[in-house]
Amino acid sequence: MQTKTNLSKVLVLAMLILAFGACTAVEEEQQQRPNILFIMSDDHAYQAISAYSDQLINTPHIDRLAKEGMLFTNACVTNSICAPSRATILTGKHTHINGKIDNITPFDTTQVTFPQLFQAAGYETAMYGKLHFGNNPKGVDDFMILPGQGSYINPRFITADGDTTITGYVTDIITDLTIDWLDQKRNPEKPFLMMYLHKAPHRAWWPSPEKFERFSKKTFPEPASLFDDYQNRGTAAKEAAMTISDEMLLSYDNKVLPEAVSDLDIDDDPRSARFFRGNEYRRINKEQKNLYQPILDSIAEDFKARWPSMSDEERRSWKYQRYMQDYLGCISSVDDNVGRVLDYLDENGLAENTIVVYTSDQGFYLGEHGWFDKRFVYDESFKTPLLIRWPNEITAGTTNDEMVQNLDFAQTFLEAAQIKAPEDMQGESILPLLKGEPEQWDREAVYYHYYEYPGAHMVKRHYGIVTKDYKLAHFYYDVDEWELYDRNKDPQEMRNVYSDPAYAEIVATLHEELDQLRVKYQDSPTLDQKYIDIYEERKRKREENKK
Ligand code: SGN
Ligand code: CA
Repeated sequence: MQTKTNLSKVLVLAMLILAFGACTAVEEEQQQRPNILFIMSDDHAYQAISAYSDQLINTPHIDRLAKEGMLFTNACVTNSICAPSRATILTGKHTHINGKIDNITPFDTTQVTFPQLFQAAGYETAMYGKLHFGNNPKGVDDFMILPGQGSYINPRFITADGDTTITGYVTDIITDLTIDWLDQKRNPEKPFLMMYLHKAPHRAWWPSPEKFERFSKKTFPEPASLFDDYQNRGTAAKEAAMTISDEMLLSYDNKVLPEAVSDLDIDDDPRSARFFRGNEYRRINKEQKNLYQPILDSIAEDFKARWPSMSDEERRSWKYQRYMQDYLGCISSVDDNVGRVLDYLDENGLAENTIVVYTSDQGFYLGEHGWFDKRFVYDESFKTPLLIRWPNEITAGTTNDEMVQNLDFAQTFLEAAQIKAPEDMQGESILPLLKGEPEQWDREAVYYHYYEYPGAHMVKRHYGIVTKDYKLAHFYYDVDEWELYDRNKDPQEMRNVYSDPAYAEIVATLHEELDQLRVKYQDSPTLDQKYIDIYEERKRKREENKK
């Protein structure tokens, strides 16, 4: 009897030890699962990060991620525009599959987005800043998002408990909220996923008063193709409405006070005065206005003194300088604020096991080809900045030139967090690249497809294939034109060599590979037509409403 009792005691003890042991193993594993801090800005060109190029601006804090982590020199998007890029990031699917073809079409919220999977797997999740979907995010324990494009100054936020307006500058505020969540709101027992999403430097490029003052005194080097004449290209480049000379607006974009424009009897686009007469300027309080006014006055004075005697070229250069002063002023605030968040991670022992990603929803033209905005498969808009730090896994100071895409984020994060990715996601985890195992990576080409046409900036619909060496694109809908660029010989993409006999063989191979990519990713002429029909239907409804 005695022996039996002893035996059962031993058994209970053994079970307890086992259970306890198993519990700590799970806990340990949970603790080891990395935190993810996903930092994304809106329209941040890689040309405006000093880790990529020090021509325009010094961004010491963003650069830290390259120094302490990995810099991707060939990262790109699948569709270079805001909301579609975000939909691709969240679903891990190309536009034609997730259906978010442009900024207008609603996002189908029945789709699985990766934060939902993180939440279900025990992560603490949050999203702060710009989402631009027209609906609230799913799978986040907490969120504060800007409505639509949001405002630079005294922005309104949508939260689960209703709306709130916060006084101050949007980039600083989103950062304050993010740090507050990390510090006070999250459950520190769980690993976290934080989506920290800046509105800046989106048009209309409105810097904080301090940066506005400082940057308005600077002069920046002009890009080689600022005076591009679009020879040797297709119709699409010639017809796009995104030139600094014609489509950049004097008041709205360049912050020339409307009075100064009308004093010179210039017929500025009526949309231009919207900035000063509309909600964006009216929401600024008196104290803030007093800070902006002297700088606005000096811009107006300079404009009035110089504009009348300037040539067209000089006017384009003048507008380019004003554009860069404001755009880079916005970037400078983003950089300062990224620095604040990195400091927070350092000070709280979170740096080692947090994957910090810095990226943008796409690239942007900073005067290249005479443009601003994005949309094209050409490099400045197709490529996007990507810097990743994860001290536990990534060798500091490494550079990677593989063609990774915004399509890959979901699967990368899921794998890092040991969560199973849904079978129908279309990207690839870039974990092997982060861990320095490039032999496990065999992608040689990526697929691109842009839809928002006819629409803002009038960039024609196109799809294409991009390899490290070439870019082949088909512009369709109201044209039927093919373009081929030799990325090594013509990095500025000034010469379409599609019809050059020297490239005939390459053209044939790329056509074949493009067909294969369309099959692989399940894109097709039927889908092209489906997404044209949506536009036709929208147009029909608009015309019906006019009657
Ligand atoms: C607004 C801008 C455009 C910009 C789109 C899309 N015009 O319409 O210049 O291309 O957003 O940007 S503005 O007059 O409102 O500034 S995106 O980042 O949301 O895709
Ligand atoms: Ca954008």
